[in-house]
Amino acid sequence: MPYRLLKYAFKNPEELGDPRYFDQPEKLKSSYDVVIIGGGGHGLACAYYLARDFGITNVAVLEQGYVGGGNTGRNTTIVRSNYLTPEGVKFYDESLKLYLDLSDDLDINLMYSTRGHFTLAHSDSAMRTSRWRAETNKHLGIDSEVVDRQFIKNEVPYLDLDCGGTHPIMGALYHGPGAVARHDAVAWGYGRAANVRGVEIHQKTQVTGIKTNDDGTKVVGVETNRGFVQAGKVISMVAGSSPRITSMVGLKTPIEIFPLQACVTEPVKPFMDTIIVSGSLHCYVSQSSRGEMVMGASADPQELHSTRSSFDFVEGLTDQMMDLLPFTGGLRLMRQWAGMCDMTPDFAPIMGKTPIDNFYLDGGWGTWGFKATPVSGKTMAYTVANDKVHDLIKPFGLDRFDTYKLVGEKGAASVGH
Ligand code: PYC
Repeated sequence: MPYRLLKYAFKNPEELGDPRYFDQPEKLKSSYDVVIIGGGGHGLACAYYLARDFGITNVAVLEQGYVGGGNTGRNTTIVRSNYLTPEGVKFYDESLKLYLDLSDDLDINLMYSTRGHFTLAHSDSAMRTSRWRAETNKHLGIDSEVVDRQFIKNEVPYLDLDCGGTHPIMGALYHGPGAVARHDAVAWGYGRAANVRGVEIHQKTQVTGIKTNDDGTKVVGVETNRGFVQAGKVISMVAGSSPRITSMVGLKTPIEIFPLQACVTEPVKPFMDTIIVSGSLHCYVSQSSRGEMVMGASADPQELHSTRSSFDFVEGLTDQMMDLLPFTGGLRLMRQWAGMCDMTPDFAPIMGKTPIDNFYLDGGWGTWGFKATPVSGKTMAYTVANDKVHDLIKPFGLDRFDTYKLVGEKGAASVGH
């Protein structure tokens, strides 16, 4: 074994001049101005913007596992803004713009790579939705258009446009700015940038309860597996666990949890520089900078609070994938995993203030939370700092399920659910 590896194995990394991304404080303080539940991309981004934009640094991010170990590290890293509703398009476009400068902003290489994103259409109705999306997108200044088979063939020559004769591709929605990024680095970058500004990040710290005043109208602190901490404000930013947290304050939401599975193949030579999604075949694929084919399917059909992986998923996905990209049949799968998705009835997130004072919610991220990381952090930080909902997230309030002002975004979900 090389000497360097042994040295790393037996020494504290800090002694090796290899500082950790953020401090690991031994104790929780007795009180914070803001407690963020969830140390994924959204929670850490919110902490960063609270500190950077509003000078709020007495902040603790509490993570039950390890930073980025939830959906931030479990997604297929796609960034895009070709949504269906004007509300969604504006919101995700702001996120994509923030991503473009994020490596510089956080001083970390996020391997942000603009690839071009195809949503393939295999039926008249899929073509109709593509046209609808393209028109909404263009109206709002987003680079998005319906393209024909020849265009797809030129850009993605290895795609079988006839899908083995089963579901011929009729055209696609093409979104040039569609991109991929190194997902864990987004969490590490935000974590480090928040930490250097004074934010504390506490891993292995599970929130076990939320304390309110006597009549339950106002949050005053959180119970954790490491003791109680007072909190001026508490934000739930826990993809895949929102109902567990909101039930601690008696708040009902329509969120249900469904697993979403993904996998990667062994690495192969870089050959595919686009992102390909087929809503009809329920699959999506891109090639990582390491050469692996990163692939996923639709959410599992039953509600389940688990990140177990299944053979059914692999069987269904690879079957469809071989219709699209026949050569993938010769590749070996290396890893398979799942995330838990907070699904909402209208496929839009739930963000902003709640009926309980000092308790804020950023959840309902379904299968599109990674791409929203920067804008969620930024708009939630604004909302919490000013106790005033940011304009971009006003349409995503929990009260829309009472007033029936839904933001129907299902047509822009990458795959059927
Ligand atoms: O919304 O782009 C997306 C997506 C890809 C995989 C799951 N969701």
